[in-house]
Amino acid sequence: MDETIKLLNKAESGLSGTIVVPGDKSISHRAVMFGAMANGTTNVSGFLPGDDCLSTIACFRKMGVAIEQEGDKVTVEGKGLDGLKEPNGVLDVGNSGTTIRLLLGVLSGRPFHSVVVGDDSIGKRPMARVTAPLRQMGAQIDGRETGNKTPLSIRGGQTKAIEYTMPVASAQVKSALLLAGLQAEGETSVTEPQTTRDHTERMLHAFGVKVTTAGKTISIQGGQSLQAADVVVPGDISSAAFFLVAGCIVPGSRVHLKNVGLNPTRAGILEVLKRSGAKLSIDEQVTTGGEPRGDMTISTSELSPFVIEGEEVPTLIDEIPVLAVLATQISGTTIIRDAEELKVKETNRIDTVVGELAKLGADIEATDDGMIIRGGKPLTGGKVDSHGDHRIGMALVIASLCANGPVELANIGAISVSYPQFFEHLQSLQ
Ligand code: SPQ
Repeated sequence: MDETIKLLNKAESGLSGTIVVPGDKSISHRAVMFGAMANGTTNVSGFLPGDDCLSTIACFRKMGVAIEQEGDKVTVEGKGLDGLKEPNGVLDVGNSGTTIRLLLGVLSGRPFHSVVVGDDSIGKRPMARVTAPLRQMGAQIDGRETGNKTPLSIRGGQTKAIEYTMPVASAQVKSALLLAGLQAEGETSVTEPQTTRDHTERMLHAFGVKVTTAGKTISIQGGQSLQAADVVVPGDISSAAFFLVAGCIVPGSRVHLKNVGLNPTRAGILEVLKRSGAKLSIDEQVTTGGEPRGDMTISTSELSPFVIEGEEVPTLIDEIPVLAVLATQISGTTIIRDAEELKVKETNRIDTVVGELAKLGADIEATDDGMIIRGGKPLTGGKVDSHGDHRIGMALVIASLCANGPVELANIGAISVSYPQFFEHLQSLQ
C-alpha cells in the first residue's frame, strides 16, 4: 500500500458539485473515548471511519469495552471508568498522536499496567509534553528517552490534581491533563499559551462533566463521572480545507460543502480565506453537542497574499500544508510564522511542505517557525511523496490540479488516516 504511486493530472475544467464532508477526526476520537469512560450506551453518528479513529476503537476494545462500528455509526457500551480493564496485550495507536496522548491521560488514572506503541512516525513524535506533567500527577511512566518516545509503559491510579502552565499550545496535552484530572484528587487547572481546539471541554460538558474556562485556564474537579450521551459528529473542517482551496484555485469552480464543523477554535482557515478575498458563503448553522456546523459554497477567487501568525496558528495548524498550496497560486508573498509545532506532526511539516512543493517548481522557503511563499507562478509536473503523512499527501493532490504536467505521488496509503473517501470525493467534482 505504502509503495503505491498515483499519477495525477491538471484539472481540465472547473470543479463543481456537492460534498458531504466526512466526520471530524478529533471529535470522533473523543466520542469513542468518552463513551468508553461513561456509564451507559453512547451512540455516535457521523463517526470518521479513518485509520486513526479505528486505532482508538481497537485500544478501548483491548481494555474490555464493547464497541460496535459500522461505517459512520458506532455504539459504545460504557461501564464507567472502573469498567476499563488492564489490557492483555499492547495498545497500538498506529499513526495517531491524538489517540496516544489522550489515552495516556486516561491511563494515568487507571490502577493497572499498559504498554502503548505506535508506527514509525509516532515513534519520532515527542511524548514528554504529556508524560512529564502526568508523572507530576503521580502516574508511573517509562519509555525510550526516559519516557519521551514510544514504546511507553504506564501504571496509573492514585493521581493528584495539578496546576499546570503548558509550554506549547497543544489540545492533546490539555486534553490528556483534563482526562487525568477527572480521575485525580482535587481540582486540576491547565493554562495554555494560546487557545487550542476545545472539543474535549465541549464534549465533557455533553457527558455531564463540569469543566470551567476562565481566559486561557481550564479547570476540572476530580471524581466526576461521565454519563453516556448521543454524539452527532460534524464534518471535519480540516478535510473540507482541501476542497475549499481546490475550489478557489481551479478556474471555473463552484463547490458546495455540507455539514462542516464551524467550532471557532478550528475555523481559522475560513478567516484567512475571507481576508484574502475568497468568494465564500456560509449558509446554515446548527449546533449539536456544543459543536456548530454549517454548509458552505466556494467559487474560484482572485486572492491576495496573507500572513498567518500568533493566536491564529492553533486554529488552522493542520490546514497549513494546503494553505501553502493556495499561496503558491496567489501573486505576492505569503508569510506563515509562529508555527514551529508543524515540526512535530506526522512529519516535520515545514520540511515536507517546502521540499515537496519546491519539487513542483514553487518558490517556497522554510524558516525556523514557518515558511515564505512567493506565489503566482504556475506549478510544474514532478515526482512527489506524502512521506506517509495524510495531510501532505492530500495537499499535493490539490497542488497537482494546477500543475502544468503530470504529478506522480508516492505513498498515497496515508490518506486513509483521516479521509478514506478523498479520491472518490475529488472525482465526483471533476
Ligand atoms: O492525531 P494527530 O496525528 O496528532 O493528528 C493531527 C492531524 O494533522 O490530523 C496532527 F498531526 O491533528 C492534531 C492537531 O494538530 C489533532 C488534535 C486533537 O485532536 O486534539 C490536536 C492538534 O495537535 P496538538 O498537538 O496541537 O494538540
